[in-house]
Amino acid sequence: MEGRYDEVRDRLYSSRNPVVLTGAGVSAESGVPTFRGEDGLWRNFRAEELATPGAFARDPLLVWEWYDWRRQRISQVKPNPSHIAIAQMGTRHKNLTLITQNVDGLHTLAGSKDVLELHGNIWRLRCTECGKVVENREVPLKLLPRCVCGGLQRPDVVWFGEAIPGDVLSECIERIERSDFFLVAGTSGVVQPAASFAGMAKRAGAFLVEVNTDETPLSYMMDVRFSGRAGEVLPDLA
Ligand code: BV8
Ligand code: ZN
Repeated sequence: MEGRYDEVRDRLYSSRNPVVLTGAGVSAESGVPTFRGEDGLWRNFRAEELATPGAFARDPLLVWEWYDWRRQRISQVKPNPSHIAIAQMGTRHKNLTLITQNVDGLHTLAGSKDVLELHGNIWRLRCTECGKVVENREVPLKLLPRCVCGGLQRPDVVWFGEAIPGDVLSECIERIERSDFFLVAGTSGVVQPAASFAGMAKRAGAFLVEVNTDETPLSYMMDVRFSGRAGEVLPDLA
């Protein structure tokens, strides 16, 4: 079903437990490269090759150079109308849950509160020895970063093959299973477990809405699809 703004706005603001799930497409209009778009490459590596524990164990400097490059790029961008619109939705609907797969921190910067960061945050470092997590916004970062204990630090993000932090995942599932409205924006719907969230919401009886420039594996289950840029559609929905 092509976009029906009035109906979707009414449903969003009359819902009890709305959930919004975002992916890289929501940050794309800020100039942050997506993962699977043509700009999703760095030195001809794909994210799946570098965002893994194996890649970091084999060549921590290479993986850190990729993250440092991304941190430098993200430090120069600002939230776009997609992030602002979602922050507005959260202001207007006190019970809105925002789950993001993005690690750029732009939702928080745009004013969204209590963001559930499913895949972690690129601005936090975690010690591989003692586990200490610190916020670090140095760009460029002196590589390889070390913890006060001397241990090698890694980005505090979830790599492929790593489990989503249990507390975050159970919080997400708990919200989704009570959701009556579920909006998914800017995600290709291929990375698990986030890609299963829309189906979970549907089974919970939620009204499903997708905002994406392209069709995705999730599109077939949507009640309403807005095929367009998040930066255009979301402000109209907010
Ligand atoms: C887990 C953090 C198990 C790091 C990320 C087979 C082999 C190996 C593994 C697997 C496999 N099958 C399944 C798996 C598991 C794997 C997985 O799903 N792989 C996929 C690739 C098949 N998943 C995992 O490994 C997860 N963990 O399963 O653990 C486990 C359990 C217990 C104990 C031990 C282990 C962990 C996954 C997390 C990986 N980390 N990021 C970092 O960022 O560096 S994932 C990465 O992809 C980002 O977080 C990103 O957000 C996420 C999803 O991508 P999207 O956000 O969707 O971005 P993408 O570029 O794909 O799409 C952009 C979309 O936006 C497109 O649809 C486009 O059309 C649209 N768009 C573009 N511009 C706009 C727009 N839409 C609107 N407006 C626009 N302007
Ligand atoms: Zn340490």
